[in-house]
Amino acid sequence: MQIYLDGQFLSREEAKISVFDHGFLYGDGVFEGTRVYNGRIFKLKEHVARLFESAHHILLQIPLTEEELAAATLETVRRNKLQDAYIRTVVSRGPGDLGLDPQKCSLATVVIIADKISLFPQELYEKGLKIMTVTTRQRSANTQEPRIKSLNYLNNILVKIEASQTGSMEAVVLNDQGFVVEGSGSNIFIVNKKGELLTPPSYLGILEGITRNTVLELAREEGLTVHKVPFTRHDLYIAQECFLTGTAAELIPVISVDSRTIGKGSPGPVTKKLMDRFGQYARQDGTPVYP
Ligand code: PXG
Repeated sequence: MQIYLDGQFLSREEAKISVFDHGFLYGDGVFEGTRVYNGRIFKLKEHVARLFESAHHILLQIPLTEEELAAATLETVRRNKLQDAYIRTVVSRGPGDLGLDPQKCSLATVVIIADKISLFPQELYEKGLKIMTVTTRQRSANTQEPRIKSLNYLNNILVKIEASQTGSMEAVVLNDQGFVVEGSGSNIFIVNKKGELLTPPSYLGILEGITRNTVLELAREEGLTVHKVPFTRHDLYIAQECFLTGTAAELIPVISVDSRTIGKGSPGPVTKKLMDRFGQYARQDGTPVYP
């Protein structure tokens, strides 16, 4: 495996960062997860743009231009000869002193790893997931902006722990007002009785998923009525269909929430259609890795 680290390509054993890196000491940094389908990087520009927006918000200077980072990402996939992969790009504040002051960190650390990821067993994409809501609440958008894809994922990890302790593979998080916001690393959609597709609006405090945006576009192309509106657990329990979206998760159907069966208890027609459309689109779209 060839890992990009600050302009060099190193083996897994060689790719090491300082214990004084503020990404390690404080979770001070940002990241992206991007997919490669069929030798093409899916939504590369959008992922690079979001990384730079996250960095911009936390006043983190990435020592590359967006074009250079995109080129380094393509080169990482190429060197690993991958056709289908998952790319983890991490930019941390870099090595500094003990103490919070980011000004002591003179140069950001940039890491690009291209590997495989599998969040859920394949059969669950056909049968659907049983999920739960957790008591851990989403961090308020008034404290840390959820649109920053920061290295501080402790809240999401607590959600994942809570879910797995109760035997669920994934969970849905509510915000401090009790509105449904997102999964531990995914966005959520429901289909209501009228056949409309609903997803929580970004102002409730979610990560604006690139998969979510793609699904919204595909749904509109399919002629579906789409609304970004707040909804509660009750709306979720009485939904006809539900699914989660994310770069790692892709589109995965949900068939039960807190032991309440969703719709008929199997992936519904809208979910299946969108999974299908997404699969086709992802294989054709994207930046080619190989000439
Ligand atoms: N919400 C949160 C909190 C996320 O972390 C998404 C939504 C979906 O966004 P995209 O742009 O990917 O459609 C994410 C992304 C993992 C993992 O290992 C999860 C994500 C990213 C990378 C890895 O579970 N989630």
